[in-house]
Amino acid sequence: MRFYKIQLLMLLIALISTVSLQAEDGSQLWLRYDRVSKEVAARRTISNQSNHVSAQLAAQELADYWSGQHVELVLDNQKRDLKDGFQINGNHEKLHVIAYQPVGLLYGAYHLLQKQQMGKKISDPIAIAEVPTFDLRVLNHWDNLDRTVERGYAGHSLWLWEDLPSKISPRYEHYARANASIGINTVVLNNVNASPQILTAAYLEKVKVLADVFRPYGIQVYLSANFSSPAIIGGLSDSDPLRKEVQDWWSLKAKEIYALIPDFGGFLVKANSEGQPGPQDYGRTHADGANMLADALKPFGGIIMWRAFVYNPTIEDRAKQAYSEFVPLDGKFRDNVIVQTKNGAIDFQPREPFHPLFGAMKKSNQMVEFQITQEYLGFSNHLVYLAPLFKETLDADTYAHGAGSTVAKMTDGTYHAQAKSAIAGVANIGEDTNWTGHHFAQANWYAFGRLAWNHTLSSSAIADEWIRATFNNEEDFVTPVKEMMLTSREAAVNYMMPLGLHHIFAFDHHYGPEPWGDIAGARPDWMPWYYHNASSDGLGFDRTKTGSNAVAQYNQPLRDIYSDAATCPETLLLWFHHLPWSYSMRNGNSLWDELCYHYDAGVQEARDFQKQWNGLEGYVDKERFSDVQQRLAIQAHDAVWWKDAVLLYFQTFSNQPIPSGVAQPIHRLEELKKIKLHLNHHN
Ligand code: GCV
Repeated sequence: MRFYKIQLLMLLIALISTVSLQAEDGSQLWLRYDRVSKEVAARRTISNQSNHVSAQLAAQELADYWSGQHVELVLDNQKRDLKDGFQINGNHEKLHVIAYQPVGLLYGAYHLLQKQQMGKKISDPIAIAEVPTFDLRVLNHWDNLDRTVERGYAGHSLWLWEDLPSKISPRYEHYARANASIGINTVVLNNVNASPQILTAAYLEKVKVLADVFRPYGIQVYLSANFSSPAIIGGLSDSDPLRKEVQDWWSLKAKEIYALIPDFGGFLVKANSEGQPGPQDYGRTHADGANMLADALKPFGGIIMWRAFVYNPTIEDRAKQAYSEFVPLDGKFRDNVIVQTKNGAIDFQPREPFHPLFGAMKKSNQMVEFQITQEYLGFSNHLVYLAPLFKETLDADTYAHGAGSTVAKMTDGTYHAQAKSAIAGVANIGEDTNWTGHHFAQANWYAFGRLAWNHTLSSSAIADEWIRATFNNEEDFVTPVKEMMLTSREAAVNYMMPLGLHHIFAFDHHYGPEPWGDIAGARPDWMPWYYHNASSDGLGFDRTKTGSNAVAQYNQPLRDIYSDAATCPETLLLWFHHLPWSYSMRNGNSLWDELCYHYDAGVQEARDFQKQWNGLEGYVDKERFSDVQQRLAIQAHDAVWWKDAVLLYFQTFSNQPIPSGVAQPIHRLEELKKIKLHLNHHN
């Protein structure tokens, strides 16, 4: 009898908790703070002496949501070392949030609210200081003026250009608040494939309105500039950076922009890359182009972020080209130019070794560009938590200044004093109600911001914060979800491109597998065979001395480590080596068998995510639960598609059976080859 009573009680509790889980659409992101009651508000004071709008915002956030002790916000102009960070001192009765810059108070306020959300006690006494590791924590929007988003999977652009400047969407402020809550302080509004129109007077008026909305949240606006703007919108005969008329045009343009937006950040430029115009159109170098723009912005304190994502269909290995072009220019860039380099040398693949430029350009300001949007990682259908990918690059040792010269330290000012250190992520944000399409893609926006603030944080700690803030603090929920997130990147590598394979995606949209892809007349470096080199002799890209010798672009001892298949990390094996199918891996498996096991493991992992999530139904509101559930089903389905497509295709070269213990393909290669997804490149 007693047993039944307990069971009944448990059932009741379960029912009540499910019913009380309010429907949620994800629009609040990780900012699901509970508003304090009048009683709580009356019990504690939030004091603030500053009338700076960011300080006032900080006070307001705490007044609305802080249920702890008294808080005093203090601006201290002696504490220059805090930069835009903060200090929190005090005890269980009163806290002092101290900052050098007003926005530091806002960051301090969000820090307190986050601790409260996570159910963390503020220790007594408390004395902490947080100074961000990068000065500029940048989101790159690849948003076009027609509101399509290149590689965007969360709907159209947030920027309603047609409505601006007169109509201001409330989402602009929500967006700014979300960014500020994780320390993001710089946004590039438009696509690097830039329309020159963004620099016309009409658009600058619209940009000004956005900058005004973002400013209180400490966010500075940058624009992507089209290098041919002087010719296209200025009516000049060309845009040669060494011509006085062109230089004057940019100087005047800078003056016009700063008159409207006094704290305008600067320009991001994609030049002579994938058909974009640039200084090379006039026989000039990247340094000539970047420096000309840097000189135009210098009087106003502006910065040029100049991308190193350059490659042409030449015989030189694509992975080597950025290094070949940029290393000779090292030391030739102005101090307000930052060379912005993608994390890897090809293009945001599921796994790449870090870009060799990070270890080579010791006399130039450099910054990493990550891709938060999942162009090559299942769009907004797959759950892939990217902090481990970001960390892998940031923590990679370049050996530029001996052991320990990590990519993070090569870009955060440790070795090369930069006027401003910076880090960028290509945004995954669109007008979808939940901002990012997949609810778990919010975690990637969050993780980018947190790592930009502090690159020493662990992927696990960041996931922990995000899960608690976005869902709940129940350990039985947090633990399995964290585990799922932390294994998800490796799972995706397994079912898409394990062991250093890369770029075997379907042409153009980059969603599914197409290792057989070959379009007559197309650029070889856009074709999968260029990268996998499958033949009856084996698989992989020989980047050692016997091949393209891309290994030579890495510092010692990496060059030797990568050169020898026996010492090359197996995660990167086929990136650097072309090996026979029978090659013996460190565990004794042949390369072919090992490949099969990796794909199989990826499928199993994707299926495990489904099982894990299904067991968590009672902990999440129905809406978000079933949305994630449906996407996990797509992911598991896609994982099988990837495995079958790649293994069946490579089997035509290996001529070996799929080992027993690995699930046999359920598709036929000929059927898979017929799949043609008509996914819009832009959306
Ligand atoms: C913005 C890749 C993407 C392009 C993108 C380009 C870039 O090639 O597929 O969509 O263009 O990178 O980063 O410039």
